[in-house]
Amino acid sequence: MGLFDALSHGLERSREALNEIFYFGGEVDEDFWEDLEDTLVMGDMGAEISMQVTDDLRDLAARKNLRTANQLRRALAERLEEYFVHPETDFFSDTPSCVLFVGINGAGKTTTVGKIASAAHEGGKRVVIGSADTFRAAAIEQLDVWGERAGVPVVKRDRGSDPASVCYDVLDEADAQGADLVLIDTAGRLHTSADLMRELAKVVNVTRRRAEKCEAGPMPVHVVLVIDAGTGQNGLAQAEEFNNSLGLDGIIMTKLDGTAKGGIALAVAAKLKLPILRIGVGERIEDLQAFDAHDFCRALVGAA
Ligand SMILES: Nc1nc2c(ncn2[C@@H]2O[C@H](COP(=O)(O)OP(=O)(O)OP(=O)(O)O)[C@@H](O)[C@H]2O)c(=O)[nH]1
Ligand SMILES: [Mg+2]
Repeated sequence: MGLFDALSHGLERSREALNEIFYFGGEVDEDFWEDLEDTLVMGDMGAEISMQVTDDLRDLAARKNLRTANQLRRALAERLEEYFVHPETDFFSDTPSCVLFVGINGAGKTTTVGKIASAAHEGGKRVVIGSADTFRAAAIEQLDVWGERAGVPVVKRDRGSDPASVCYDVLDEADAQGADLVLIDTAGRLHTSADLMRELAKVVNVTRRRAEKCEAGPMPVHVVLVIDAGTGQNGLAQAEEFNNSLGLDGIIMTKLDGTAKGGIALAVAAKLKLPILRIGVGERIEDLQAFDAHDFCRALVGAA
């Protein structure tokens, strides 16, 4: 299966909603534009973007005399693509690099760490996973399982340890092993919890300080927010809070296989001007894809 097909499969449910309105058989009338705007809003693009996109597309359709479903789909995909930010580098492949995974409970952080570790390991990188979720029961064991699947060592301390100290140890170990890529899993937390966000800011600071002193030279540290696409518009509030507290470097959207709301990816990318680094399209180790805004938008609207 090619990337576009795989992505299309993942975004099936998002596209179905748009499919309905594109079966208009002939006239592009007022109802069509209203339905389009509603569908974009329902798909979690947010009211502002949905209105902007619909207005722009309507102008374009008039100017260029776009009439067929295919023409409109393609134009819609192109318009949506403009909202995405392209990453300057891919810090999972441009190593050395240390990446902290943050997000609310159950977003898919641990699973994503496992998937990325596996892909990087297969790609010949020397990877170390760090387990800074010392809070949730069985979190360390869960990460151990992913480490084993990926064939990557996991650095951990006892449950209840201070997560910032664990990160320090993880970097010590990564440094000793000459790791290229360090992936650190953190405990899920609500973006509305000031104490837990402060704790996380400390985790990031300590990691940064230790990473600067690596034997082979300073290792850049990046903070990535993992968002479950199914959380809908709340994903936007999460992204804003995490970004304010930590200064995010990118986003990973998970569970795009199980939601009709792929539009949240666009809403977050547009609002925070942050790149989407990977997307999760299933629970298996291979269900992670590079994000390609062009393919994503075409798959989202079903453009050929
Ligand atoms: N369908 C689907 N399920 C996913 C995806 N990513 C993660 N999951 C599932 O989501 C659930 C939570 O994933 P975790 O990786 O444990 O999430 P987490 O953010 O580490 O959770 P906490 O550590 O409790 O905050 C698991 O059942 C995963 O299998 C995805 O892309 N698609
Ligand atoms: Mg976890």
